[in-house]
Amino acid sequence: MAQAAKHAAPRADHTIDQAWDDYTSEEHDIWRRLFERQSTVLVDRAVQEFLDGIDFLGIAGGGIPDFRRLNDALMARTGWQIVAVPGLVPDDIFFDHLANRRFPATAWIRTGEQMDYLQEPDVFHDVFGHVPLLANPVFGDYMAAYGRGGLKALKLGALEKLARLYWYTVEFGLIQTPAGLRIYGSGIVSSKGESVFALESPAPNRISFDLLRIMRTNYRIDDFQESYFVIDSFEQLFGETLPDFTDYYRQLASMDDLTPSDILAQDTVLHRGIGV
Ligand code: HBI
Ligand code: FE
Repeated sequence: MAQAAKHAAPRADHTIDQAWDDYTSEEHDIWRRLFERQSTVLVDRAVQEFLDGIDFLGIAGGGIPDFRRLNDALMARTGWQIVAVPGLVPDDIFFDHLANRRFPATAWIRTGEQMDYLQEPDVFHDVFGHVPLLANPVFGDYMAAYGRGGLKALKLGALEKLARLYWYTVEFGLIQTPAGLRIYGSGIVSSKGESVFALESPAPNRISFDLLRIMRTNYRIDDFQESYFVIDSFEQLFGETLPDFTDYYRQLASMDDLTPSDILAQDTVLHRGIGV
């Protein structure tokens, strides 16, 4: 049966019931295998706040979590909740959910043949990758601010610029910590290969966070990143979303886009990659 078809038809806001009781033991076993593998590779690689979120929410290797149980803890902590969706939802729906502290998580899980990579997010990418940091108050505020910003960007026709900010932070961001460089991006923490590559490979660039610079920079969705951007703290990231972006979009309109591998003279380059 097609993965998405197994769940009920979506409502107007594209949410569906997770239908947790309908998951098969094979599907729970896929989660178990993915969870065990990532738990090993993320030791000394994932940022501590991510690991704290995993522990606080009780996301474990027992099988695909029941969103209702996660939501009890998550709502109490940061006001966020997970809503089940069949997959990628339209941008306006996506941003409206985020602005209201609802994270749209795909309900289906990948097959055994897709263990290392899949194009669309599944429940492991969304729940293991994105949800733990929603238990962190500052990151939770950033994600809600991103949702509000997305609704404004849509109205200004600036969505492509803002999507790059999401991509190079929420999905593929790195963070400096006293213990060293760590991962917080969901696309990295949910990927075995990229969890190692992002921190340890000489291939990609690692550049200090610069908001306008990031919003100029294209990205690839089908391979490891050629550049990673590094923040100093979640407070820094949240602070960057406080200004109104309208003037940023006006400045960007007269700036050329950058390729994923470009390095600018004004960049603070932490590592100059040898090429992906
Ligand atoms: N829908 N379910 C889901 N998950 C996403 O991460 C997502 C989406 N729709 C749009 C989207 N992401 C991005 O294109 C926006 O952040 C721009
Ligand atoms: Fe994602």
